[in-house]
Amino acid sequence: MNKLTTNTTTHTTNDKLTKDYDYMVKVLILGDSAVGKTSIMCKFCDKNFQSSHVVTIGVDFKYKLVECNDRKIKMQIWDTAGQEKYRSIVQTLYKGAMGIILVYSITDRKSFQNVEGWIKQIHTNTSTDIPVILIGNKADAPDRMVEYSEGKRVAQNFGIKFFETSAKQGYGLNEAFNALGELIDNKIGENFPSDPTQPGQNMYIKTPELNVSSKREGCSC
Ligand code: G3D
Ligand code: MG
Repeated sequence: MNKLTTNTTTHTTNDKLTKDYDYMVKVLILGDSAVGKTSIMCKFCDKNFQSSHVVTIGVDFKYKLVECNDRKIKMQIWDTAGQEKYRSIVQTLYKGAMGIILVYSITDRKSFQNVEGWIKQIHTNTSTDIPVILIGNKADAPDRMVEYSEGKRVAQNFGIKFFETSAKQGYGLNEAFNALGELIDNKIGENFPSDPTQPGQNMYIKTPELNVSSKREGCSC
């Protein structure tokens, strides 16, 4: 059974979190600037799309519950800034990431050409078998510069799944995140520890306690 739940949560440190999930994983959204990373996070987590473009400074994150194989995975979704000047920050963010969504815009050929560079960076900073999916965003846009078949071919070359999405209109996102959740769960779900305090089992967070804070509660992106 694979379905996405609708009870999106964006927590602050003051929230009392109930144990509404089996385990939590950190997921990064990567890709060039202006491809729609922030829009994807906001639309997927909050059903919210804002047309004004505010550049993300550093990182922001939100939560979304995804259900795969009868397990509830709480995704802590990190929205990063793709700008070169923040790349050093981005590299430190790979730590603990269990899944990656790599985004290009179908209206921006350069962002598509940069996919290979992002894949290299991912492999430099993570284990090679980290679940990654490729998204061609802005599929609603009339000024297409990258064909679906091109995105598909590149994804196949890297052995990863490919989706076209529209954060603006909201399509493709559930399918993409659901596929990533499935890949993550296939990798770790069967083996998640009965005792999360055991050494060597800190690759994901099973307990509901959080020592992290979200910068903002609503989506002011
Ligand atoms: P980023 O976080 O990757 O930098 P943003 O990208 O989410 O800030 O989006 C950059 C621009 O692309 C924004 O427009 C945003 O509205 C637009 N955008 C994002 N997703 C989509 C989409 O699916 N379809 C279309 N048509 N546009 C999208 P502005 O005009 O504010 O720069
Ligand atoms: Mg952004």
